[in-house]
Amino acid sequence: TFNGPWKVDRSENYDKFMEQMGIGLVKRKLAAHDNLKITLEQNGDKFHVKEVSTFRTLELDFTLGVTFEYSLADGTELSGSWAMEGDLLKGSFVRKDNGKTLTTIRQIVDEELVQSYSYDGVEAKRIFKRA
Ligand code: MYR
Repeated sequence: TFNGPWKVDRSENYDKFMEQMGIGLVKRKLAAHDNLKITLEQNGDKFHVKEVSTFRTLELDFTLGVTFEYSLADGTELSGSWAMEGDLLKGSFVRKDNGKTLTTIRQIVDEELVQSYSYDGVEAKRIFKRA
């Protein structure tokens, strides 16, 4: 289950990923230490998400398969949805400013929540431990 609070433990290739996303050096340096915490609550095909970081606190709801809007901490607007495929949560989001797609997968691996990201040929991971 994805339910519960998760705290980021480490990241892989996240700086390169953010660079590909067009995020400047200063913001990337800050984002490397964002202390991201996400709390996921799933009820059937509905999710409630609480996100807390050094940048902001926000809560949102989404339903699997239903498109919603999401803004990154730097204001970049995305539109897309999550779907469950087996034990994987797969997200596909489109940037409103340039039409490019960002895909992301959440999966539980050895009691950690592994979130992978892919954008414009660059992949990254952020790995969370139960908080
Ligand atoms: C959620 O389920 O947490 C809300 C929707 C998340 C949408 C996809 C998030 C992509 C985040 C990319 C972060 C890297 C920014 C350069």
